[in-house]
Amino acid sequence: MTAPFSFELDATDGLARAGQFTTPHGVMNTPQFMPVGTLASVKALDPEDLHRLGATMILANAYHLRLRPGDEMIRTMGGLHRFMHWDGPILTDSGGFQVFSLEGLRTINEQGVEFRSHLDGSLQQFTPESVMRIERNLGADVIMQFDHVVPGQTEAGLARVAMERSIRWLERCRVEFDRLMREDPDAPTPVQALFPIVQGGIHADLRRESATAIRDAADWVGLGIGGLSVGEAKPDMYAMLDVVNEALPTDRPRYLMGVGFPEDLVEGVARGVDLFDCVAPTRMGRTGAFFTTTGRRSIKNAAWRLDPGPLDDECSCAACSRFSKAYIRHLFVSEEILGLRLLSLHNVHFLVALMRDARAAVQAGTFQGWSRDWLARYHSRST
Ligand code: PRF
Ligand code: ZN
Repeated sequence: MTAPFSFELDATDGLARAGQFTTPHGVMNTPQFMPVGTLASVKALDPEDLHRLGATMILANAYHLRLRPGDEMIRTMGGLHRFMHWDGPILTDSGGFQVFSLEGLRTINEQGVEFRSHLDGSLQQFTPESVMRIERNLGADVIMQFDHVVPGQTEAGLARVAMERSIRWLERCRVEFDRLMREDPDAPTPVQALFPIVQGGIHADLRRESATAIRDAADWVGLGIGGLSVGEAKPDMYAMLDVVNEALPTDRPRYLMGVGFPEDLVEGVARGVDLFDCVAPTRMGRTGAFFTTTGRRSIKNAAWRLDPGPLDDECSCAACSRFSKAYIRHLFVSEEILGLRLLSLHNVHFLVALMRDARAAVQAGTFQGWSRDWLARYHSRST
């Protein structure tokens, strides 16, 4: 593996793993949940908040940052780390997922994707090569390949086309990435890691083919699993994780993209996943939803009007340690900006802490019992 990247497994329990992933901007424990800062900001939270709640790696998005303020502008400002004052590891997504979500606004061919900016309607083109240059300018530690994502229910024929194209695009990404590492040594983060992305929809044979081809193509620092949590049923997603887990190298971190909810994180760790990200905790905060150990709740519920207790009795976050549900409900109902901020703080803390607990259970050799009890309680809705 290219220095300064390394991955060490401290313990395993069944397929669940406790590891340490070293990047140019620091070491992170796995399994880990990475908060999403699409536009170089984890909505309503600043870097101090994130450090305090225990986040170590965060995400940003090449698609959004290319359109505004521009990857070259960010490079001029010293790269993403300096620009957003985050000194820990960063991962950038390639925009594959965002571009393919622009139904009707885009055309795909072997060269790449042409689309209209959602901001000003201007015509844009992303290719595997241009995305590598954008991610080089942004300067994240880990950068994702440009891939072709299809919806969860896509039939095998189309899922194969997208999966095979993603593998051809991976090779083009790799060639351009290697060139930039050689010829552009003054980029904000001189040594980055390119992660491939396994695709294949909900078709076991395609997933196996994709994972095997990617595994054999190069000595990757880590690997992404994409195209899941995009409209397929949860049992299908879990089945695909079982298939992919078998085919991927065990000594590299595995990142399940855009997933997810607390139950998905626990089920993912049980199937060998090390890294997760999702907009859910911050997006939910904006709609008034919050996680608790006994399931999801809404702060808008009138039952909380006079409730002096915290959002979750077992949570130690900066919201739960100071404020009541009654107060946060009042803030939310009155559209006070602090309400959003406190719910986001709590939700992000919840997922980061959940992965910390999962890691401790793997290290103690109690993951199976811990995860069974945790899931039963989360689904119980007893309170
Ligand atoms: N590809 C990329 N980004 C993603 C996904 C993917 O398949 C997903 C799917 N859950 C989220 N983000 N490049
Ligand atoms: Zn809390």
